[in-house]
Amino acid sequence: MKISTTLLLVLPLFLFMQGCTPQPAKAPITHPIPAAQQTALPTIRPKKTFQNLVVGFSQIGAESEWRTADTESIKQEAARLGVDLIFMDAQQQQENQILAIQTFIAEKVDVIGISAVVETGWGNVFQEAKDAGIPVIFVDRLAEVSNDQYVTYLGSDFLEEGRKAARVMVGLTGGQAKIVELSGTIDSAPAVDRSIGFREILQGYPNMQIIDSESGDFTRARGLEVMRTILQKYGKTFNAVFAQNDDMGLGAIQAMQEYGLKPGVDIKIVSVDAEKEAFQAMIAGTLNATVECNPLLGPQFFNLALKVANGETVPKRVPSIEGIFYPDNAAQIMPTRKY
Ligand code: GYE
Repeated sequence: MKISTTLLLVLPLFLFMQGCTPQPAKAPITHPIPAAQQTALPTIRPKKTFQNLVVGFSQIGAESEWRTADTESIKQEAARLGVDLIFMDAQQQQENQILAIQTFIAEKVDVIGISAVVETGWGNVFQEAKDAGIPVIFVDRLAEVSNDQYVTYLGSDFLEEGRKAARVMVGLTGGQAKIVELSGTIDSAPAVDRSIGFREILQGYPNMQIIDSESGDFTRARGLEVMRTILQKYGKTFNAVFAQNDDMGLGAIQAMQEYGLKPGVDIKIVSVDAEKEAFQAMIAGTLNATVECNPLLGPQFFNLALKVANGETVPKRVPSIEGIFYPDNAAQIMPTRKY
């Protein structure tokens, strides 16, 4: 017999008996609930607080100053709020991130946060998290997963960052440029979208031409190496560089100096992130602009995590607010920068 049917049958009888049998005024009435009915009662889970929230976070690695600042922001905020944070650094390897998610599932964390190193190739792991009933929040980088496999994505608008960089580049070069692009990690969300956004704007400028695009994997060491090779190949035939992050831009600046060029003058350079060292380069006149990408995502992330753990509805997309910085006021702004 179904529980609801049992209730329907038992309840009138119970009420009837209450009405007929005189009860002593203060006598406690106990009606043991049959086991079958007990399981049917809705379980009221106590509300989670930061102090009893367990969060697993899978970080990409430490490829840039941006990433280091992001990690700091997440760890510091967890400590400030008293959140139990299980933090795993994947050292830029997707396999490590997959293992991290599986570990979080085994640990039965309340919420999983992840910055996905690349967009594709995740197999079944996000479905595994969903099946285990653990909500996933993407932070900084989204992956190509189905809509029901994550609750929200907190991060920057990489397309817009690419567009901003292109508009600045048009301004710096008067719409006449041979551009070399240093792109980020292949198949990563920021590399894909910054490239698309950048090209979208350039379409309107026939004399803005991208002559080459190479990945520098978002690191300074690769930015240096790749720019050395590019200079060997093209010599002084290009006048603009779009570096998809500051670290690669700073590596490229070093390669140009080694080559005897004046970065910032002979070659206009626009990068993304707005790290402190980019401000230093703008003050030195070697970098022409940096488009801000905010890594200080800890506070917003844990706010979302708590809401999600308590079953509250959150927006599917939470953007960070960002600007663009130029050399003219770099010296005033630099002391206020937190990364
Ligand atoms: O621009 C770069 C970092 O995903 C937005 O990753 C982030 C990017 C950032 O390595 O410096």
